[in-house]
Amino acid sequence: MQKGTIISIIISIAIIGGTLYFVSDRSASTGGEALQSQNVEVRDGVQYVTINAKGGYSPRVTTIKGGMPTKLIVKTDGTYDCSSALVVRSVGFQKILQPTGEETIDLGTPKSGEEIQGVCSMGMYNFVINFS
Ligand SMILES: [Cu+2]
Repeated sequence: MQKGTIISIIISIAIIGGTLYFVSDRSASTGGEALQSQNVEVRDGVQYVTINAKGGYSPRVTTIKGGMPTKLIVKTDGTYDCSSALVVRSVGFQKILQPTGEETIDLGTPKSGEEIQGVCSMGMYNFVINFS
């Protein structure tokens, strides 16, 4: 009797947890899409792309203009996971970021059709900037 109760509690927790996971994952990805235009800012002819690093990178995909000087700002905020160990191979960037702060990385002037990828040092988290 008691065993059955415990099992059904475990099953309900698993179902609720699974549902919450999918719901939060979906809202996170739609949030990422909404952020796409918000994480790009043009100042003095330079476009700045902002990526937040904490438990991964967000937004995961950013599409911006090619043929324009571009800088990447990576923000950390109490980031103690490995997303603070950032590698942007195409510009030779590799650094352990401050747990809280901003790192500005010069991406040069990528051409249309180029793609720049950032990964954590373990290769488990990544983000992509597409130049259209
Ligand atoms: Cu990692």
